Amino acid sequence: MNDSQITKTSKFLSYVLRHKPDAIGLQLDEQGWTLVSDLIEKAKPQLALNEALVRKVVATNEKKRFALSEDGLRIRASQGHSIDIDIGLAPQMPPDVLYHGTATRFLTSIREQGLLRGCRQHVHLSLDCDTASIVGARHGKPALLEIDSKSMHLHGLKFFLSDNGVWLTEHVPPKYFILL
Ligand code: HQG
Repeated sequence: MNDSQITKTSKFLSYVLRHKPDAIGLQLDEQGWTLVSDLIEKAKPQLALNEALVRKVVATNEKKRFALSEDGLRIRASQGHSIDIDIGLAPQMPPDVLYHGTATRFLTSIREQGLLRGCRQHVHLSLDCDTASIVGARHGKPALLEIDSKSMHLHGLKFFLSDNGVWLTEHVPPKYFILL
């Protein structure tokens, strides 16, 4: 089991568990879970998986993107879905400030519309600037937005914390950007 095999498996799992289970005829339940055995079987025509490899990817993934059920039989992505599943997170009080990393070319539109969730279920926010900057750099020249999550919370906008530490909310209206 080498690094490239692990990276390839992680990308494949992100694709089928967050976006396109249909691509391999996989069914996810309402909370995004599926049997590891089913996943391995359905993936066969595209990718040779085995239980040890799947468990290694779950355990070593640097962002803890995937989770196993307590009995170890089922797997799901912890966040990032575009398909309509209910991950079952309870709303939580956010820290006073959260960060969002984006690319400079999106700023004009973001100033007008706020942060939109696009095809994902939520806008993704980070607890620290470094993480947010890395997320932004995926899209181009990074720009960092500071968000007044305290006021959003006071005004009744909901926040969720994913199992892997990503703060999620539905929309960040422009008035909550600090110094943009
Ligand atoms: C931008 C990774 C124009 C938004 C990361 C972002 C994250 C707007 C892009 C997770 C906009 C969407 C998500 C507006 C938002 N006008 N652009 N009004 N509102 N945008 O990939 O947050 O590696 O869907 O700023 O770590 O970059 O996949 O979202 O640049 O947690 O596990 O539209 O993906 O995690 O891009 O990244 P994305 P994101 P994983």
